Amino acid sequence: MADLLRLLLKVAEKAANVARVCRQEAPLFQLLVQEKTGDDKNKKFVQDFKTLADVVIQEMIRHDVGAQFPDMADFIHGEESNKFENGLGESVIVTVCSTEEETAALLATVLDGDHTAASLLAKAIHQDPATVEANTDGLTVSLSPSELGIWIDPIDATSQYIQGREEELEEGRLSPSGLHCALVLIGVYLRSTGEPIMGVINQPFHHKDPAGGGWKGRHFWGVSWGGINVCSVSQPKDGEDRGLSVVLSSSEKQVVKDALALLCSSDKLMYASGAGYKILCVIEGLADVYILSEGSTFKWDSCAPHALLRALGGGVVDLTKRLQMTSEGQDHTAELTYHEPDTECKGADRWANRGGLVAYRDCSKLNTVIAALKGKL
Ligand code: 2IP
Ligand code: CA
Ligand code: CA
Repeated sequence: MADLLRLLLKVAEKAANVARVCRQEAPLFQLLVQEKTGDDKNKKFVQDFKTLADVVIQEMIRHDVGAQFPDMADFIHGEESNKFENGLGESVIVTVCSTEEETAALLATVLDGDHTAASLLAKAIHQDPATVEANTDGLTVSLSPSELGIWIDPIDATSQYIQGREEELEEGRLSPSGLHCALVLIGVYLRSTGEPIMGVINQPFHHKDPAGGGWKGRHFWGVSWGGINVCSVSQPKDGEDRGLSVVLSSSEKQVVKDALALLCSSDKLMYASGAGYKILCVIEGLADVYILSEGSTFKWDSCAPHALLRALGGGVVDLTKRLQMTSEGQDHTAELTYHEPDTECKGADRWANRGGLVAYRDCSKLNTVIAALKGKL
């Protein structure tokens, strides 16, 4: 397990490098932010490139993990499909090839022959990242790779990634939107039960290097299985209870906002972009709970941060299921699971967290918000 964790930290850092390169290298950046003008083909091409950054990152992670853990290869899923249609209507399967040159040649076919952009991307994909430090001592979990599956969101909060607003972050405070909301999320679940057991979160754009070296990121990880609970984020110190704080999507339903406004003071009812970022805010203790009443997140959004919350003694529940339950307390029956598709739905919706969700660190806070929302939804 320590091997797998180290590998995931490394591929997440590589993914963050690709995400940074797409913004830092002019030929790629232009593709990312180009105005949607011109004919349909041009519009389609720009759209393609935005998806391509996601697809390439996901395939790179799939390639690297599958190479080291062949037993997991068929169980590495993600948001994107690797079948890609370029602006000319041609269908290309995006894969990571054995050499940088081959990958560049393949990417050039997707990028309508733009060899400069293709080479830059291929270079980032084939470059080994700096070693990622993680103290994994004592992580002896008796699970074999053949029991595990993976969910990847190569870039969560894509819209913030594309808009690219640079915010000065204030220590200990949640910042609602900007580049820092974009995250690489890699979650590991148990195939038999769907429990999330390991998660890696990489935040590629945390701060600018004061010496002019571009963006620097951060990473977080957690493992929760069979009595082992380890997380790179520390448990909060028991301090005075300063009242409930909640983070929501700005598009949350008014009835939910109204119900929560009765529980929290106005500065503790916060809004932020990115499903992953909002769960990270709960992990870091910047908010007590993240509530979402819609089915607008997917397994790849929640799996990784869910594992960290479990390692911290919290979790992520299905809101609809939890509202229907009568008993309080830490009961795992409403926790989200990651192994079974919703057969009533089609396409990506099969993997939606359809009943909405609540992410929490402390079960008593979960119970408070559930009580406040009962009968309102
Ligand atoms: C999105 C992204 C959005 C979020 C949405 C996710 O993933 O995290 O920001 O909406 O639920 O599916 P909101 O910001 O309103 O919470 P992606 O960017 O990967 O499509
Ligand atoms: Ca997402
Ligand atoms: Ca995404």
